[in-house]
Amino acid sequence: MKAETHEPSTDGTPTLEEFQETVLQEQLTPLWMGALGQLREPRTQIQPYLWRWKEVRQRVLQSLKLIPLGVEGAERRVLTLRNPGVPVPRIGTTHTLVAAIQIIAGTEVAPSHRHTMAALRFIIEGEGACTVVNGEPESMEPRDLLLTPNWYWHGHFSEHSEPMIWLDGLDVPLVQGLGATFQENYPSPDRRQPIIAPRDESIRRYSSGGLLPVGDRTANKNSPLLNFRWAQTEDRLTQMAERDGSPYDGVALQYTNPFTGGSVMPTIDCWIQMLRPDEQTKTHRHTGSIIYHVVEGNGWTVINGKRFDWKTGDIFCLPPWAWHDHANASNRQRAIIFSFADTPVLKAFDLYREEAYSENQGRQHVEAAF
Ligand code: GTQ
Ligand code: FE2
Repeated sequence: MKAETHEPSTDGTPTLEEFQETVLQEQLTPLWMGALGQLREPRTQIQPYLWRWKEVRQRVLQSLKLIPLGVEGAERRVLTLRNPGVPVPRIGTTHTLVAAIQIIAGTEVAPSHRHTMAALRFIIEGEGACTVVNGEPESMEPRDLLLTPNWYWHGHFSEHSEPMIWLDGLDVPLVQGLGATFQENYPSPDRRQPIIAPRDESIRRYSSGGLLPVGDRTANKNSPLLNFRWAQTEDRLTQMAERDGSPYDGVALQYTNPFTGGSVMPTIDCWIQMLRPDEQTKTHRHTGSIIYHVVEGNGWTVINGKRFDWKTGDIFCLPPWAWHDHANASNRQRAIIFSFADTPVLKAFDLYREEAYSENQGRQHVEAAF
């Protein structure tokens, strides 16, 4: 600013500094004071971070003994994965998404409710549990992907002594940021939904993908297939294993809504990817954030120059616009990674951008080990 603006006023006109101080108190921020500089490229408090399965698993098993589940106890027995950049008690693994681990066992029932937050479940271990979605029980088996979309009634029950443990993925911080969080309990005293459809009916109707029942297509924002069974997912991966794959993602498959061919839910995209033995991907970055869960294998992911070594069960997160590449550490075993991302939201509003890393043969320099 010019020097004369700092001179003391003689005619009652404030100096620029006085003006700025005053208007800030009046809930007015001059745009010239630096706000525009924040907008040149994505900035975030979210940090890349990795949760070790061995440690998280122990904690959820401890919680099984400590907190009862159900109408008299906890609505859900869940530990959410909080990003170091998200202050307690807020929820968020990234600025838009949350990952959590849930456990039920024996004859426990998690009461039914519905909310505007969309959710997915990727089953990690155990047996004999179901999620009831709008009156239809979906049986859960390890490595299945289940969906409980926005405003669908859902509750969980166990019918086996062994605990069932799964990864929850939700768009809680996104919906909070949009000021659109609503949740309500199922309106019956025991909070159980009546079962009104055969078990796994959505699989019978919709799992072939290419061949669909004629008729009702009214609700197509969410995939009508509510459980993507692992056997079919693994078969597709195996069929693609010898193909070229993507230089940034290896052999990557998107779980899709069979009605539209698009993402399974309007706010969350789910992927399964395989890194072949010794496979290392090139580095890129894009808008949107991702949460990864290692289904099988050993390897590492470099995020903004920091190396995160991972093995089966680990969960890690990618902040928006962060450089990243992946590697399978084994020269014999495949590595398989499940992930979910907020990409459909960015793409819907023309905010998706992607950039390839060009130095060092397309791969990041590693600055530090995790
Ligand atoms: O299972 O319905 O991790 O409502 C967070 C909120 C799980 C669930 C979470 C939920 C659920
Ligand atoms: Fe829920």
